[in-house]
Amino acid sequence: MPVSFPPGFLWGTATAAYQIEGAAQEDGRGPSIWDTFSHTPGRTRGGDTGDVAADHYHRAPDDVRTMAELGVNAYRFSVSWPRVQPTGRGPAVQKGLDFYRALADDLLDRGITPVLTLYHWDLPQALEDEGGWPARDTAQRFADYAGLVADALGDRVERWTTLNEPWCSAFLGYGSGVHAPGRTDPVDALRAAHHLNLAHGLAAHALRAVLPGHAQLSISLNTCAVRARTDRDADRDARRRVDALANRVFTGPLLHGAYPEDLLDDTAHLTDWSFVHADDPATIARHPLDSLGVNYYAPTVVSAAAGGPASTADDGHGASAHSPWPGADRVSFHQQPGERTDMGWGVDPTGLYDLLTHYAREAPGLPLFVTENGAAYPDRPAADGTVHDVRRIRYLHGHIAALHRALADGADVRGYFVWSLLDNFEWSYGYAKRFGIVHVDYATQTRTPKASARWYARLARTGVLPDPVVP
Ligand code: PNW
Repeated sequence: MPVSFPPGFLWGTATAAYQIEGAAQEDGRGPSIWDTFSHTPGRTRGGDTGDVAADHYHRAPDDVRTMAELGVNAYRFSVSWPRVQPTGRGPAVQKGLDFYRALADDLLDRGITPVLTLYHWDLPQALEDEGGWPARDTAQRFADYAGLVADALGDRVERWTTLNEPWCSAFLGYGSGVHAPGRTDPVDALRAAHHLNLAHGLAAHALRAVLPGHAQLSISLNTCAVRARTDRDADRDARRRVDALANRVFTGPLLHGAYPEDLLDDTAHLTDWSFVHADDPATIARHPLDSLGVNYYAPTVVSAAAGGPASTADDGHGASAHSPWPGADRVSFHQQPGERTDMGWGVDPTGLYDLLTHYAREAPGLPLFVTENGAAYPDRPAADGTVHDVRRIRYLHGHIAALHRALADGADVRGYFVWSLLDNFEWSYGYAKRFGIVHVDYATQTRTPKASARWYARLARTGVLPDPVVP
């Protein structure tokens, strides 16, 4: 039986501004926390920065043509906040907006649905200097920025995502410090998480005021498929605590209008959460989501540990002396046995099935999109110039088959976006990790679609899952 997907299903690719654009100092763009962080010695592998990246800022028309040739029907990209507001406040820079307007028009001309993310981690440095996400005012600044972008692009972009993976912004940026701005205070991380939720709510209000009624509002979470290593009570409790800090700290206020009680209890020794003002939960939930974006790469396996803080060395989030799990002390993170990608992350499509069917139950009626899924492998072009990334084809095949099983079991999944269109700047790992279905030779900026791109093109064109072989 062929594995076929419903008509109208979105088959897309995804990218983020700082990871591909380069042109860090052009057309009035201001510095973001990732410029500062990547230019600080010791923060990224080999001192890699996004100064040039995949030079997408100058090659967007070529990259859109590549997508059109592959036959994908959607593209998820992010807008660089400091290109639009160099200091995070004040009037918009016209050239910054023009770039995204031209991109959206080009996509629409080629029948590709633009899916716009307002924030994929590039906070204007000036706002970090005023306190960053732990400061409440940053949420209001984000809402103002959202309104500016909606004014400029609301007539052509229908699908709006406020934030990408606020967990990473809050807990890797302000907790473990492996992401920009590299701060390491557990309470700042919790404050940041709340202000990101608030930023979503305030931005949703600003977007609704400007966008036409049919516009679609979403958020993409790095939903964590967390499993207890054993059925023992202590391990199940470790699972509960990590689930609260990874998932429910966001889905609580976003979907249910409140922070989970157990999260407040688990973190009570750190903070009384008085940074949550009385009206904030209502503000966050005021404009319901039209869909939820699920980003998934690998499952997380936890157990209860004897003492001390959450182990940080092997949780897959990058090594740090500081835990990104405030309040989840005495938790150990384990490698899932079996196959790994170049990130060291396990390969397990059942995690994606579990998440999709879970959210179908937790939020009945809310459409779901897989807004990121993919794998890094050390791809190199062969002598004939082709890139035979068979392992990536197998990874994608397994996960898309799991998505199909979730669909069959009632999850309302409307689209899938492979991370990523292009090899790009993989944050603290720099250019060492290649997630693209299109290979980038950074010395020449030559693009070469990998075998996985040809395989994915067949899926996008037919809506039928091809066998996991090199086409
Ligand atoms: C996501 N983790 O990041 C991002 O949205 C992308 O920008 C990124 O390139 C992609 O996944 C691949 O990493 C993550 O530590 C970063 O578990 C870190 C983690 C997960 C996702």
